[in-house]
Amino acid sequence: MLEDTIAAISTPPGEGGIAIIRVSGSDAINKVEAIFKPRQKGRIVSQLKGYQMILGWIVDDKDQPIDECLLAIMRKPHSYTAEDTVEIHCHGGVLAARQCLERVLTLGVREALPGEFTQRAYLNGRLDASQAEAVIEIIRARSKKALNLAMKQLTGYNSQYVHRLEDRLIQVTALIEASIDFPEDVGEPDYQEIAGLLSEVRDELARLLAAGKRAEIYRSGAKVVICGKPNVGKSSLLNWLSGWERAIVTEIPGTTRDIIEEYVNIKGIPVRLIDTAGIRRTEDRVEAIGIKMAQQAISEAELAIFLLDITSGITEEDKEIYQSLNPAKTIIFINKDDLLEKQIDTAQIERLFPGIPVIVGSVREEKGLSELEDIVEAMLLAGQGEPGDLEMLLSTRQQQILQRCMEQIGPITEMLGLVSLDCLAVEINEVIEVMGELTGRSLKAEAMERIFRDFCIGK
Ligand SMILES: Nc1nc2c(ncn2[C@@H]2O[C@H](COP(=O)(O)OP(=O)(O)OP(=O)(O)O)[C@@H](O)[C@H]2O)c(=O)[nH]1
Ligand SMILES: [Mg+2]
Repeated sequence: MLEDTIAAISTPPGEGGIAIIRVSGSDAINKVEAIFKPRQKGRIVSQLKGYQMILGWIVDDKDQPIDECLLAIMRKPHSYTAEDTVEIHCHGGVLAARQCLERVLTLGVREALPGEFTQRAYLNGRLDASQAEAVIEIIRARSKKALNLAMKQLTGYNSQYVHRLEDRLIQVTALIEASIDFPEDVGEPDYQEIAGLLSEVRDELARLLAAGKRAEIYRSGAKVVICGKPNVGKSSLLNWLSGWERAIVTEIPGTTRDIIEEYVNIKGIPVRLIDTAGIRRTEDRVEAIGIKMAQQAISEAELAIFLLDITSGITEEDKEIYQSLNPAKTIIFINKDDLLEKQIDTAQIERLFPGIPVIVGSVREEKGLSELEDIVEAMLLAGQGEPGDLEMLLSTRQQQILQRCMEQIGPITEMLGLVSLDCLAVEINEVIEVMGELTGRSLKAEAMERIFRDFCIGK
């Protein structure tokens, strides 16, 4: 399977400056050479060194140019896949790239499956499983923080960590095996030392899992809803947070009738921000549907920013809306503090909505908004476990592996001294085996396929 040469367009479809077709495999350079006419006479593609580029045309079977292209030559193992690779840089746009790819495919080159280039990098030993997963995290990162964490994973951070844990377990098996092999000289293994090592591994696993849980939010983001009665400034807040006039703002209550969504970045957390129709009793059918959708959005969100209008006081409508909120997931923003008429004081809030963080501010004058962002960040992170020093991104797959290791180690500690040494060694080896799935050392083919299934074509 690894013998064949594969190709795919690696850039996204649509208009752009350039599009890149990646061709990888033992025949990549020869195959592309056969359909390429160098601009400079006498230059031969297959004689180029790695990391050299050459300008010319991809030509059809009648030697007519399909597109003017630049070829980048990479020689194994110094390429993404660790195989011979040619990248054809052609003009952006759908047709040029597609036609060049089709021309390459006439040479008996196979179109690559999603993620197949990365899969080859893995199979050729250039990336381990955790690093391969980091590639997709980098592509999907929606905030700087998520990107940083994914980059860290790509450099092998997660794997190194797990290798250190594996080393400790191997140390345990060595102690046990010494007693099995040389019972007269060694005697019983030092169970206290073994218990110590096992509990260290368990603590580290717990630490890794907690870090993974904390990092989760930077990867998957959160849904935050802005709610409140009509005219309190919900759409104004959405516009401020998204940095452009996303939603219509007017002084007419009931301006927003639909759900308005915008992706924003709050302190490095990718947030799907939802502006809703102001909730009130209404006879208007369209508005009523909007209000129903608002209530639905509130129930689905990780966090609600509940807006009040300082000039209107706390009304029955406000109290009703509060009933539909989860107090543990709510922040109150008392808006329009720039106006002189103030009908809400914080004591009243504390009495009616106890224990909820409150900010008094003004969207118009940009007051209290950075404080609001701080609290949004703090509350979203609070749902992600205790703060800690370790920062690590873990895929769901990696989390499950570490969890399984944790669950297996507990009972082993209980068994020490009670079961035969052979049995103990088997149990420990099983944990090492499970741990190896994280880096791919002991990953089954089917589980490996699953990692790459999520990738896009051309990666
Ligand atoms: N003085 C003052 N006016 C504000 C402030 N924020 C919003 N407004 C005004 O309040 C009015 C309503 O603002 P919107 O953002 O449309 O309010 P909304 O909550 O989305 O209203 P609906 O869509 O009708 O539910 C507009 O005239 C805004 O300019 C503020 O901080 N101070
Ligand atoms: Mg609105």
